[in-house]
Amino acid sequence: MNNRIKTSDPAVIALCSVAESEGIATVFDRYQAQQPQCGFGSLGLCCRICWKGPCRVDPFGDGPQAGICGADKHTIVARNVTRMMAAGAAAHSEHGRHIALALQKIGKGLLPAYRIRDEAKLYRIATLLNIDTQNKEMLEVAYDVATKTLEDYQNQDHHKGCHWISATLPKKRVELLSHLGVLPHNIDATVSQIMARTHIGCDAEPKNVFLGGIRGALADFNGMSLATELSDVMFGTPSPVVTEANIGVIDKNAVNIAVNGHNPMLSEVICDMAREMNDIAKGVGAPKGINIVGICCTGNEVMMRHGVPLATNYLSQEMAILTGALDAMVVDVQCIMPSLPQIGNCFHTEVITTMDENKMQGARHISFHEENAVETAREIIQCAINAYTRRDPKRVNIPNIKQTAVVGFSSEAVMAALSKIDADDPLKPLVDNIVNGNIQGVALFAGCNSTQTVQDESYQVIAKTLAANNVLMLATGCGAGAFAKHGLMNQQATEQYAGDSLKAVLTAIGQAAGLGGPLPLVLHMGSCVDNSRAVSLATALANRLGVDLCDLPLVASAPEAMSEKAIAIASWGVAIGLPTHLGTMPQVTGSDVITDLMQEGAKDLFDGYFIVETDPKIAGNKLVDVIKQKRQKLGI
Ligand code: NFS
Ligand code: SF4
Repeated sequence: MNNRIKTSDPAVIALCSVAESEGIATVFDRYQAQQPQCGFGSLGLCCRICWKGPCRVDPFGDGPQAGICGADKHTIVARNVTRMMAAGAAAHSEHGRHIALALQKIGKGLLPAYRIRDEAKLYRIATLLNIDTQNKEMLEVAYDVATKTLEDYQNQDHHKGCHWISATLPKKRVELLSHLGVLPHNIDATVSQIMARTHIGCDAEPKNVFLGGIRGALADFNGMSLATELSDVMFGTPSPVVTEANIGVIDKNAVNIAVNGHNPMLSEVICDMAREMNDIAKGVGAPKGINIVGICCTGNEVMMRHGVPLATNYLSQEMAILTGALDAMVVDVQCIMPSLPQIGNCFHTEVITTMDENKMQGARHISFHEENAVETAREIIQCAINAYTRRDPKRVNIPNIKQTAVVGFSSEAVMAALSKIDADDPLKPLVDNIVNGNIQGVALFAGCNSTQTVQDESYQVIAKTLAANNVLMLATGCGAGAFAKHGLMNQQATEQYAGDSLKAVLTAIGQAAGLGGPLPLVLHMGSCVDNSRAVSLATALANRLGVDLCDLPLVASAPEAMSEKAIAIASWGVAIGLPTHLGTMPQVTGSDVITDLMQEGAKDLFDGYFIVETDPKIAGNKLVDVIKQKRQKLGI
């Protein structure tokens, strides 16, 4: 392997040679060009909050120990990381707002392209949010659910927490968070307060700043919970489906359209329209019609709900274009590389932006609004079909690399599988197997890909360690993408890597659920906003046992955390009581006050804490140890 190319994905390695021979720079080349990266920035010690700056604090104690305004290293680090949490919260919550506003319009009958696909879930949510459903039409209930949800963006009463947090976390946890003063009362106000308090000359007490950030992180959790749940109402709650992952899902005999980004509002309609327009694609000579493939979290959304194959995850999104067989890449929001249009221009690929607030230089922009979703989706697909006619077959190079993936494990799907074993008390089999030790604990993998590590490698190393130690694993986001691409989300992986007792449990549940074999080694719970699915499962477990989340043998791991969203997720993970592993160095190590706060300090406050460990072998063992300690404390 060319060791400039930091990946463990064979498809990426193959396509990087194409990039090299074509003289195209990829993320791996740009990473090299950035070396060595700035030491001050890496430690979080660089401040650009005002125009007297940039200021930086000397970590060795020789140079300046404060910025021009007097902010010291702890204040600078705290402000930087807290602003990242706010940005993450903003990103997830904008996504959530988009979904909630759409549901509100559906309730008024204003969006003909959409409907309620999970009515039962709509009513469950209405009950959860204390909405009276008596004598109401379904659409009216949808409107009320959306309206009450939107209060979480509007409420000005500090004494009332956001509805979704209160409805989805164990009572004990909500009380603790409220007692600590970190419960958000309003998502928008929380984000905006963080921006205000970190302005020059405001909050300079590092712990206070950081706890403000934790409130932002919990606003992030609130935003993603509502985004996930309301998406299920509109698009259906995922259930197990067999599909494939990695670049080999691009088909040279089809018009290939990749959907990349996060928000399912457009990709859902593209999936619908692709079926209708299949014959048009065949008419221009694509024997297999239209092939939709996913990238990043939009990819996860349509994979979970429709079994759309996943082409790749974040770090290798450029590779899809380098196959020479991608006719269009349609993007919405978040984690989309600005390099895509340039690479698209080296081929025939149309890179299409769709959100007015997320454009890219050199891309075609087709503005998407729910009101004319069908027309827009048709226009986009037609654009891809036209591009197909310009494809140069001599430049097509699709590595035949893909793996089977069984995905679609929403918490409802997990409960449904469990109820096949005990219909009256579906959680009982899970509880019993945790108590008797067949399942030692549960680990949630979340987060991104980062050039700071070897792409996808730590996920695999840690998962294999946990599997051998009989830990049940869940995954979301690009972590889930990594497992799917590397064949750890299928039944063979369970056979190969699961410890004996875990294997027996996964087999019993899988058989009972009609999968004809074990559950996959790692359960795909969805996109990054779907991390809330794992929390609802954990909350059900905690409530059933009458304990708090921090008492469960439950850990989280983000081996390649990179985005501000991931920082927010990891931080609420800690705030709800989870030992949370980070496999990349967070940009906070310039301040011992903040690093201590993230570890020991957080443990005292929340019983959750960060575990920073960049070596995946050691990280896997540490997580196993944490699970053992939790079990001991529970007396099991
Ligand atoms: Ni999550 Fe999904 Fe991926 Fe990271 Fe980006 S796509 S929302 S942020 S990189 S996992
Ligand atoms: Fe420098 Fe203070 Fe301005 Fe930051 S806020 S750039 S530390 S003067």
